[in-house]
Amino acid sequence: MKKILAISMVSTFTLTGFLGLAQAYEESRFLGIDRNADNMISMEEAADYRTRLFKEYDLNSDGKVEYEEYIQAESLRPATAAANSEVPVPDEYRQMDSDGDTVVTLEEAKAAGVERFKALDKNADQLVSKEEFVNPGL
Ligand SMILES: [Ca+2]
Ligand SMILES: [Ca+2]
Ligand SMILES: [Ca+2]
Repeated sequence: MKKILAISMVSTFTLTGFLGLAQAYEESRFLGIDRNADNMISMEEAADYRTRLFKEYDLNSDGKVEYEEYIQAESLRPATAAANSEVPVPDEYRQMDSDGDTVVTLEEAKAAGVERFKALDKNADQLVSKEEFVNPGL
């Protein structure tokens, strides 16, 4: 009887611990985007963030993020997989690559950023607050 109680307590703790961690991660991402630290992300800050992210992904700096670059930048290929093995295209990349040519241009990345911004800005005041950013919608 005591054992069962202990197990259920542990699993509850793990779940809360995990949610807390996920939230802390989102908060640190928020702080990285909110450059002037007013606890709001403006459209401009969001666009700057997308541009920085794009440059990180564009490993060979040719102004395009090819799918292979995205896989490497995000470490999506398991370490045990062969170097050029196919990796399923994640939704995030698909959303950015609006013309589906497996190359993401800066324009495509920025357009996807604007869509993401609008989705997060639930009260449509052109600012994303920490609450709007951290609490997942739907
Ligand atoms: Ca590139
Ligand atoms: Ca494209
Ligand atoms: Ca807002």
